[in-house]
Amino acid sequence: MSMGIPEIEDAGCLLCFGYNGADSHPIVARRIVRGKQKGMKIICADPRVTETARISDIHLQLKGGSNLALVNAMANVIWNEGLADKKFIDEHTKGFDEFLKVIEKYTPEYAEPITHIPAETIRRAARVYATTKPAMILYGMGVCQFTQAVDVVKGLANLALMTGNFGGPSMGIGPVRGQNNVQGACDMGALPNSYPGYQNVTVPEIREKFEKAWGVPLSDQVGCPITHVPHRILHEKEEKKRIHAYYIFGEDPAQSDPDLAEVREALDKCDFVVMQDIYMNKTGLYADVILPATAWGENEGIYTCADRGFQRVRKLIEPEGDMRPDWQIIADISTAMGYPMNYKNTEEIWNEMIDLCPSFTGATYEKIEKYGGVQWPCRDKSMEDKGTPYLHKDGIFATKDHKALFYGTDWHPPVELENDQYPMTLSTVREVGHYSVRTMTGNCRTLRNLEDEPGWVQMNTEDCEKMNLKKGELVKILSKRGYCITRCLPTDRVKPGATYMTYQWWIGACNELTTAKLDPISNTPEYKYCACRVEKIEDQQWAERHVMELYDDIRAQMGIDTGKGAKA
Ligand SMILES: Nc1nc2c(c(=O)[nH]1)N[C@H]1C(S)=C(S)[C@@H](COP(=O)(O)OP(=O)(O)OC[C@H]3O[C@@H](n4cnc5c(=O)[nH]c(N)nc54)[C@H](O)[C@@H]3O)O[C@H]1N2
Ligand SMILES: Nc1nc2c(c(=O)[nH]1)N[C@H]1C(S)=C(S)[C@@H](COP(=O)(O)OP(=O)(O)OC[C@H]3O[C@@H](n4cnc5c(=O)[nH]c(N)nc54)[C@H](O)[C@@H]3O)O[C@H]1N2
Ligand SMILES: [Mo]
Repeated sequence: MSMGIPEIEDAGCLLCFGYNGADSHPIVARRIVRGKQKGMKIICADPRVTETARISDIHLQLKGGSNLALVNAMANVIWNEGLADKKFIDEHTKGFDEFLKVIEKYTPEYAEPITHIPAETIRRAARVYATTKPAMILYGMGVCQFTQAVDVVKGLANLALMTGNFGGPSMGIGPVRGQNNVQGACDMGALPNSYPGYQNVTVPEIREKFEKAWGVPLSDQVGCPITHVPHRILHEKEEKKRIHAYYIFGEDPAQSDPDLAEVREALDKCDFVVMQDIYMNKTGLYADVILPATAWGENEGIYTCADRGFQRVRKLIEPEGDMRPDWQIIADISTAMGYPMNYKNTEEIWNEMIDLCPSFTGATYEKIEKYGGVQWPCRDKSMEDKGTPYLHKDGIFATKDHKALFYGTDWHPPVELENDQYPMTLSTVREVGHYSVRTMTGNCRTLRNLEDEPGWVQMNTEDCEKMNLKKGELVKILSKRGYCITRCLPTDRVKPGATYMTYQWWIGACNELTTAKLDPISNTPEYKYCACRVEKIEDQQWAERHVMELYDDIRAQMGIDTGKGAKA
């Protein structure tokens, strides 16, 4: 994020794009509500009536999959109505003329039939965004989970650049990251292409620096993104590239990856699967070895918040039983494999890491302790360097010539469109009471009492009436790849022809249906769009029994006490 989360409430205008804070990050959402109370204008681009849409000044209820057409059309209006910040563009950016050529054709009238948003509404939104300072963009999975995702992120950055909305507080663009420490995982180099601190594995000087520090030769090859793994196990022709062993750490691909039938086949065929987790999950059912780890309340360490803020986590309780902190498990495995790791504590690991990462060097335990948190970049160890709440101060960007680059692309539709056999669209999202693969929240009885299997499919009320479907009725939902059973939830918050499911449910598992087509740069799947069909189930009693049987069965396999005898 170019801004800090506390700055959200002081923006003059918020463009909230494919992000549902109320369900996904309630604490961030409170900042949005407080911003509204302070007079912030809210423009919400979401095909559903989310809570942010409900309190927005303008709701751009676009057709799913049309993001870039909308973003380019807003840029077109800003330029053609003379609302762009020409001084900022001249002094701080490059590539504007090429960008103009791309957005030329995206008049609001051109975008209207693609986005299903009236041209006049697009104009109004562009005017409010361009003229209300400072303006901030927050975006989420409604941008990232498409085959055209990175292009839209760049498109949103173009809007901020052309209106001079970089370089001060409460402006810029913010991907509001998912898990508590997903930003930290990336910071620490848990990416196929970089060492800690976003230092690229293909740059010889960087590689040499890490080789020297660690005393081992390192590969110059970029690793394998998680979403390529099934293919590399099942279909890779080159023996050298084929994957035979899969070490899965804090991830449940058998629930959270797209096209689960293919994932299961891959896990089945893989010669050796290791799973390191704090709970049993669906992937664990395929593991040859399970390494039980301690959870957040049992650990010491540092997490990075979505806004680049390093925060200390402290141990609250002593772990019981046969489990160890993740870092100790990793150190032991490394030692057993012939590379001894003898860290005494997490601070030692942290100190080694910051000394190798110029943008983190100043973030010492002492400062994180004293200031309650430090946002990177923080380059200097002196106590005066307290880190960087917002990026690109005074329009100085992190490129060689300090200029930002405009990057325009044309919109293209999602890969799998509605058709005769599968006439509706499926988009998969989050709900407030359950978390990702549901190991954590599904093991909590209170949360299970609020919402339990097999979850819901949100459908427009008219569509439900046409199919004679009532609230709570079990339905079958199918795509080209598979099917599952879930409950019907009629709602006017979604548009006719569209369906929405949350991906937490083990029985109502929407990833049986989703497509594994990826964005070419981020390698993120198109979770937000595929073609589907909903079928009525006549025998509801059978369906209720069937769902319960499936649920009991999966819990028994996972060793969860169902109260019916099956137990760990
Ligand atoms: N309770 C709970 N909280 C969570 C999680 C959880 O599982 N449960 N997961 C965490 C994780 S890992 C993440 S990454 C974050 C994600 O948080 P969000 O980014 O909020 O995630 P989603 O709900 O998947 O998608 C956001 C919105 O995108 C919209 N959308 C769908 N299609 C389109 C489209 O074509 N265009 C646009 N503009 N919008 C579209 C959806 O309607 C939805 O409201 O949440 C985190 N927080
Ligand atoms: N259809 C659909 N699928 C999606 C998405 C979607 O929107 N739609 N969203 C995608 C996104 S954005 C994400 S981030 C993924 C999330 O998917 P996952 O990363 O697979 O799910 P999580 O529930 O976040 O956690 C994974 C595992 O980590 C374990 N865990 C938790 N804490 C610790 C720990 O401290 N140590 C260890 N070793 N393990 C721990 C949990 O028990 C769980 O089994 O799902 C993706 N899948
Ligand atoms: Mo995520």
